[in-house]
Amino acid sequence: MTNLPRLYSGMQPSADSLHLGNYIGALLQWKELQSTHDAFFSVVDLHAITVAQDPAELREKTRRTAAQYIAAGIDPSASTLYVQSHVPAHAQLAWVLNTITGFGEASRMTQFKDKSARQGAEATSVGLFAYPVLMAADILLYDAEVVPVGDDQRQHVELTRDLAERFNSRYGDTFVVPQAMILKESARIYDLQNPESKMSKSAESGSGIVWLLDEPEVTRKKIMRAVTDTDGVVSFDRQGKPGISNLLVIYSALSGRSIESIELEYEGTGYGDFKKGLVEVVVDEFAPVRQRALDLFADPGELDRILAANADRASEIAESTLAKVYDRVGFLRRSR
Ligand code: ATP
Ligand code: LTN
Repeated sequence: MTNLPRLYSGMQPSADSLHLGNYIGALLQWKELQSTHDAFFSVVDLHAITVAQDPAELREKTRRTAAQYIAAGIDPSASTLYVQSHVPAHAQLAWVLNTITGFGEASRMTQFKDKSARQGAEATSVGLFAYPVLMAADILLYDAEVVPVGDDQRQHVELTRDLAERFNSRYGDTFVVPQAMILKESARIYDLQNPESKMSKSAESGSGIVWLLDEPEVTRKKIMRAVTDTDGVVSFDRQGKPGISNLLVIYSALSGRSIESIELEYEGTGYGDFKKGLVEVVVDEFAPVRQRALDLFADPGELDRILAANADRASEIAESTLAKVYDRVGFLRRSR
């Protein structure tokens, strides 16, 4: 038990390796927040199956995603780091919340509108439609006050707030109404080959994505080949020099140095030296993380034990919230 504010966030197990964007945009910030918050981080496999998944791959990606959280510095004894499907209360609360969510309200979620427009109505599952309600259940089960997410998830946290308030006014005070903590826009990382698009695991080509689990030599090549421009000056200008600006943001985020001090260091040197410096910064940061991840992959028993213990901790809180909810909505208590 702690008096720190409760925090909740999650990430889908949608790739074998996390990338530099996930690392700077989410994990580094989560790592910092875990010392000032009572933090819960989940690998949201129930969310992942809202689009088709290969079962064996899903299992493997779930393990690997959890291992990379730990490798990157999420401490599973300080934070509660678990797999969503290990705690059945998520699906159970989501059902109850589905019944107080308006059809029109859910239809207005822009992420759903975009994805379903791309796939067509027949290929879109009811699960995808209910995705934001499941996310609300994640957050509300733990009485989370803060929810660190990227800007694309802001609308889902707004829905979560509306559902919490609606439930509270209909059935009596039950849920804490959470607040989104929008992660720094300055922490948005772009594709090294196409610095106008965000680095994304679903990019067409992998050559502009730096994976956390890439071998150092591969990382070096990707950075040395990153797209830049022809004026040869290492300076930040997001519009005019998107390639160099992106590399400066990465350098700054990983070294903890200001962009100005990096610009000064590389004044008059050209892009080659700057990129070599960046390779060193990225490889120094990622090599130990990669090694810890590989050690965890090599000992799945140990990883599974950590996840089970954390799921127990999560379940205790989730079960107690769910029992309160079941009681409030009028479900008959099962006698022992
Ligand atoms: P997809 O390619 O399927 O959109 P993704 O690679 O963008 O996936 P998500 O699973 O959507 O990754 O995001 C996981 C977390 O990483 C989120 O908190 C998100 O804000 C963050 N994130 C993802 N890509 C970037 C990026 N390029 N820069 C900064 N943060 C990012
Ligand atoms: N939808 C989020 C992942 C997510 C999440 C959550 C984030 C699922 N449940 C609860 C914060 C809180 C995403 O795609 N990034």
